[in-house]
Order: sequence, then structure tokens, then C-alpha cells
Amino acid sequence: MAVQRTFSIIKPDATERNLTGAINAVIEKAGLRIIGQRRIRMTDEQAKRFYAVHAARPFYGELVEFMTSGPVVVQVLEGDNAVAKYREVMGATNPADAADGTIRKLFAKSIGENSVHGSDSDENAAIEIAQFFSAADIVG
Ligand code: 3AN
Repeated sequence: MAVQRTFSIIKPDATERNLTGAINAVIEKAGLRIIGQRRIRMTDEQAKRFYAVHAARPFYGELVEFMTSGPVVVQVLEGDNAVAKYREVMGATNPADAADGTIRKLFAKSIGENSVHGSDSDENAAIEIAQFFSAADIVG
């Protein structure tokens, strides 16, 4: 399988509960390598741009408000089949539906405050990485 990169966010509900290390441990145990990582406070503009695809959804305002409510950790993950593998490691969007051992089953509070984001395609991974990282900040 091809080595790929994906984009991850550890969301405010997780940083607030001091779960960055616990989530990184699950990521690394799954064989994904954290090759870029930065803790930031997302601006309103960044969050709106990042979730523009959801702009018409009823939860958009709430989502932008949540993502700017506290620090997040933006990450670049690398590994075999990284996009699909990280989706598997994260678990279903709604933690009630997430499989045992997944990050969302272990840590998520609700469908909105669900601890992590991961890109849903190779194309979106490249776009999302480019929004938050310059090449010099990714060390593979
Ligand atoms: P995923 O993050 O699993 O790819 P998406 O892309 O459907 O899920 O949704 C993006 C984000 O929007 C989710 N991570 C979650 O925080 C939020 N979200 C999705 N559905 C809902 C909902 N019904 N109510 C509140 N927030 C939601």
C-alpha cells in the first residue's frame, strides 16, 4: 500500500481534558507517524474556511463556534494508506456508533464534540494540510 499523508485535528473538547498525549498514543500505536504538529487557537476565519463544505448544514454555526472555543492541535500523519487508516482509528462521527478501541469511542463527548478530525480523501488531505502547514514544518 502507498505511503500517504492525512490531516488531523485534536479538537477543543480533547485539549480541554488534557487528552493530546492519550490520543497521540492511539495514533502511533496504529502505525501512523506524527510528522507535523502544532497547537493553535483557530480563528473564526480559519474555522469557517476549513468547514466551508458544511456551510449549508444546520450545525455549521455551532461547529465553527466549538472549533474556536479553545486550543486545537493540528497534525500531519503519515503511513500506509493513512487517510483510510486514520478514519478507522477515529471511529464513526457519532461516538455512540464508534467501534471499541477507536478514539471517538474512547474519548468523544458527542457527535459535535467528537475529539478529532481526519481528512476524508487524499485530495482533501492535501488541501487541509496546506491550510495549516508550510513544507518546512513537516519533517517526515
Ligand atoms: P467526520 O468528522 O466524521 O468526517 P463530517 O465530515 O460529517 O464527519 O462532519 C464534520 C464535523 O461536523 C464532525 N466532526 C462534527 O464535529 C460535526 N458534525 C457532524 N454532524 C453533526 C451533527 N449532526 N451535529 C453537530 N455536529 C455535527
